[in-house]
Amino acid sequence: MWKPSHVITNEELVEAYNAYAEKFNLDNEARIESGDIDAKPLSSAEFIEKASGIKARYAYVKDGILDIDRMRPRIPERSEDELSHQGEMALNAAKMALKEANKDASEVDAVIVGCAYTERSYPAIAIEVQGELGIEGFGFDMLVACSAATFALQRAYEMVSAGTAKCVLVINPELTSPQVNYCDRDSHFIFGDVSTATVVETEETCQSEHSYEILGTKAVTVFSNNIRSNFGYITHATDADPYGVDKLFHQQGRSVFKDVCPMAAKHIADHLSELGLTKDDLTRWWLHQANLNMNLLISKRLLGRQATKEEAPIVLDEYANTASAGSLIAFNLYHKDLKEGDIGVICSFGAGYSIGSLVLKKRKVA
Ligand code: CO8
Repeated sequence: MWKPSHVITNEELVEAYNAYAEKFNLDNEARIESGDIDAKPLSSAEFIEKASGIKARYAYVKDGILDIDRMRPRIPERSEDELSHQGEMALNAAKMALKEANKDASEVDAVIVGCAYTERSYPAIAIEVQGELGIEGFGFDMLVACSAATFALQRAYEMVSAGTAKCVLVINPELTSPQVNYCDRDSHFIFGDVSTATVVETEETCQSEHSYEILGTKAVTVFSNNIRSNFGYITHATDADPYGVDKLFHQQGRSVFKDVCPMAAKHIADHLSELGLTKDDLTRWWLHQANLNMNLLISKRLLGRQATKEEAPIVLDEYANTASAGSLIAFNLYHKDLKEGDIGVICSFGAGYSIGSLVLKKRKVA
């Protein structure tokens, strides 16, 4: 895992948002009074922590996000000769993952970048990283919102199983901050930036100190408009406002909560049962990190009691929702204590809707 050096606390975010909202309401007093537009309600750090469990988030670029005349990061455009921003985030995590796995780039033969957005359509970020690392083989990007990381790991697993690749580097450069609507009280606090990377390879070549056998994978998608971003290449032709609020992340948070919690709990229970396992066989639950209360509810449904912090670690207090990287941050920070034979599940859930899981068994520590 690679994380940016900039942190934004709830307090900083709320102070900037509230100053922006007060100015907006003052500037638009007449229109608000005539009922033409709604006044901007104020945000609160206490609400954010209570409703989501989030206390802070990392930002790739902090400059601009707290500027009430801007309310978005000021990310300098890079020339086509320079490494892209997401390529840089991806490369940082990729190098760390290769080091942990005791792998040289020459041993990798495929790169998958899985995340919620890529900063351009082509060439793929994965191919850019492949070039930077001097990897021979192939690379591609795939977008499945919050499930992009688990879905990408599943594709890597299938490629290694099928023999179409021997060693796959899966990278999740989640640069969410450019798509956050920092002018929207209901969602300005949700996301943070981070990059994770994982090496998936055959048992024979594995030289990592800590490694896991993938016992099984499971994915499901069900269409829903409740989490959506309409940003896309077609905007140039539709004459729609390219900066309209519907082009940024927006959601029906309450509906998502109600729909996704039972779906995720059932998905994990079904996956375990398909593998002949029960909840009692599991040592760790590396769950998606969107909302603390969601994770508490899902783990309660699965275990029949509240999960402990050791069983289902929470990282969103420090990292916020990092789209698909959340469950992998939890995995990254909370796996080294597992013993040979211990079993855990990585599970993501989010926009689409999409749910992806991998059940892992710890191999002998090298
Ligand atoms: N400060 C103070 N009050 C607030 C604030 C705030 N910041 N925000 C909302 N309120 C108010 C509301 O207006 C409401 O007031 P009222 O009762 O008067 O209407 C009240 O607080 C309660 O609001 P909600 O019902 O919305 O609050 P909840 O308790 O449901 O919490 C959450 C809101 C935290 C959003 C919660 O519903 C939630 O987390 N739901 C799950 C959402 C989720 O998991 N979404 C997944 C999104 S991520 C994903 O899928 C990947 C997308 C790709 C990445 C995108 C990158 C940018």
